[in-house]
Amino acid sequence: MSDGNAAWLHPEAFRPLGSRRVLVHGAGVLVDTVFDEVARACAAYGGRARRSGEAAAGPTDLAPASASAGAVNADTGPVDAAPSPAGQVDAGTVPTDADADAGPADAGSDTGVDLVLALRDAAWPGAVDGAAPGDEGFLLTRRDDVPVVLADAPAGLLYGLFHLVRLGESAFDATRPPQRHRPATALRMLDHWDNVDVHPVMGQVERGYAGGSIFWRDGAARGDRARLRHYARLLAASGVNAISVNNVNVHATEARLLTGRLGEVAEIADVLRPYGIRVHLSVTFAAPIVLGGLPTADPCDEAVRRWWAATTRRVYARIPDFGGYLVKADSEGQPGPFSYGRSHADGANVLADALAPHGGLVHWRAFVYNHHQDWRDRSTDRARAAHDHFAPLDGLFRDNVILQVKHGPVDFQPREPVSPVLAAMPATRMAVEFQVTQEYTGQQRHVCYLGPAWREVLRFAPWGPGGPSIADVAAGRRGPAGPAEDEPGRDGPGAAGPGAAGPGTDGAGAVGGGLVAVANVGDDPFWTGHPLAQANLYAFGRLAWDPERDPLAVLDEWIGLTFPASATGDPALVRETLHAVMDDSWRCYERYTAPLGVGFMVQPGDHYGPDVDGYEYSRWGTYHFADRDGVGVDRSRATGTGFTSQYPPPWSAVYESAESCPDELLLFFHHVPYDHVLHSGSTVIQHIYDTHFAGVEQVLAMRQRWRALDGVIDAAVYERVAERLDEQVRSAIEWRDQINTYFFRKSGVPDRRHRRIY
Ligand code: GCV
Repeated sequence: MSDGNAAWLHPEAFRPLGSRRVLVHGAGVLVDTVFDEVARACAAYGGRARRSGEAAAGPTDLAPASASAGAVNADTGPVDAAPSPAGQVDAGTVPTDADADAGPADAGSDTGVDLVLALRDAAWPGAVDGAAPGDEGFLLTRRDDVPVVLADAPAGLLYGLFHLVRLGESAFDATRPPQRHRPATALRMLDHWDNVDVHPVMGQVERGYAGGSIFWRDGAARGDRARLRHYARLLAASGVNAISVNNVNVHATEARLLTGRLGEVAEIADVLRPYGIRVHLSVTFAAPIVLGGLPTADPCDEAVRRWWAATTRRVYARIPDFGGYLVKADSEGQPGPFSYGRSHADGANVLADALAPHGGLVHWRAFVYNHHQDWRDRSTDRARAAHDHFAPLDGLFRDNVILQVKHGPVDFQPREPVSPVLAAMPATRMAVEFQVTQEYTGQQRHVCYLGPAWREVLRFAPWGPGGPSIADVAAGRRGPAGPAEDEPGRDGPGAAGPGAAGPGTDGAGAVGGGLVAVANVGDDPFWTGHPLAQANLYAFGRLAWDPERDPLAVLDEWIGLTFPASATGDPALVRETLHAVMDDSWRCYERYTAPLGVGFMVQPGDHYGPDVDGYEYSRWGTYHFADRDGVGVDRSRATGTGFTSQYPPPWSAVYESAESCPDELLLFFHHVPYDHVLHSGSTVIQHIYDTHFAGVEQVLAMRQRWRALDGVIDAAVYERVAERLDEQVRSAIEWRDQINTYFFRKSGVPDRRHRRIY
């Protein structure tokens, strides 16, 4: 496997398209990419790819238009959820009244074509009922029974192409109604925590579980253009359109990517550009000192401002479509504006001003907390920190600053409440940050499909049921206090239907911050170490495009593309087995690890495997406070750290009381006795025992299920997963026994079911 596993672009997934006569109409780099993809598929499967303007198939060769629009219906897909109120299926998907009378037709005749991908212009006008597809959207409609993808901009055509690949044969179904697709948010970004030099502690990729970096090796750019191109294809096919290429912890060598080593970044940008992916760079806030030789990095210092402006001009001279800067400041030892008595708005704005003339963005991370806490001090609460630092700054950031907020208030634990910062800054562009790399969710040794976890975050309604969701916040539709920026025709805040594309999508004023995730790929042949972890990367892109989509439908899509029916021995068995193993794997992981949202019972440093007290007496601010009587962190207003007051109603009240707090978050918000009765009817201690026994049973069953695929799928994939499942079983047993034993010894309460606890 020289260029890596094909992942969700298995060649067979291109068969339906590649066996047809396809016309591509339009010009530009991304249209060239579309044509190239089509041509390769046609070469492989016997079809014919033509470009309009070529003698054999220009629009002028086709007969005059005559067609009628199809009925408006939702395409529900194999395991899709019920259609949204608007009857749409794909967040950016709306049935349209596309006017099929326009454009050349007779495409289905012997001399014509079976499929058209066209940029809308005079030749292919394709009027739409009041709704343009936008910069990245597309219409899928028909002309004389021939499927036609129409886009306003080349990126839309590219996404339309990959949509056809996903649909397979069903794209050619004559009864398919016309639909408009466009992303819910304009920014769908992956952050690589890749180092250029191998870091003595964190290695080539910080929190990377898939081998080395695909960009860098031992201090140098790898220059593996073929692999990067393949990666770009995969990302574009999932909907990702931006990437940062180095770790947010910016060390000495990596700092120089901004100046002396900019050429290496430009080379990466050159490979990703044809797939519509813009390159961003993590920069150190101390760059004016470490690169510019200035005595200070004070954001209010004139020389510092000039340095950022001049440096940024040079970046754009080399990479005209450069995305912008990503900054981790005053966080875990990284330099920041606090050193100069300045605010984070001051810090972000100096970079924003430098980028603004070029259309660049600052992604400024809100992950700011005291990592030198005294465990004896119960008044300091790491969960509070981001809100305490950033909420007062709402309205002070420039328009091209995006505040990038981890989805939970602490640190990517398997279960956390949604960060209250996301609901606290209506006048700031907010991005939600997820972690695709499985730092705290099994490190790509455990199967843990994260789609359902992200979906819970995206659907969370911080102002209460029926109000705007976190997906709305990311798309720029803010809370009750903020300006309503809904798309015309939408039913107002909270009606987050698939048609609710963010205003930024249309270039009508960029307001949303979008979705960002820490990447999970490396130079591993399967990209992600655990082959099934590919599904997390795919799901991130697809949910960023359409946060309303059912994550199990996304998983089903991934299965179909990665294990196409024509490439497996028993497609039904493959699909069934993968669902059985993956659908509930996140909740399964939650069951056998830290209970009830308490988090951080992991081994210090590498964060793999159990160590209940590993962080209990450390400086990191991640405690559980277990004693003989109870466990959990009192974050209430009444008696605890007051964190609950950072939420708007109703959640401030719901979380404040142990009685109303959801079970799965109880120990995040409350310190309760072991005999506290949960809503489930179980006591806390019995819940701990039961879930840990159940979690291991489930992993054993997963391993058993997987064995059914021996000889049915690619042997290398089968073996890799089988080997990882053995480790998952071992590790889950370790978790079960350590957690159960710890709490049995602390509490002295026996298991009601008399199972073995040590
Ligand atoms: C890149 C966690 C991880 C760190 C990471 C940090 C962050 O603390 O353990 O490795 O640093 O998050 O998000 O900046």
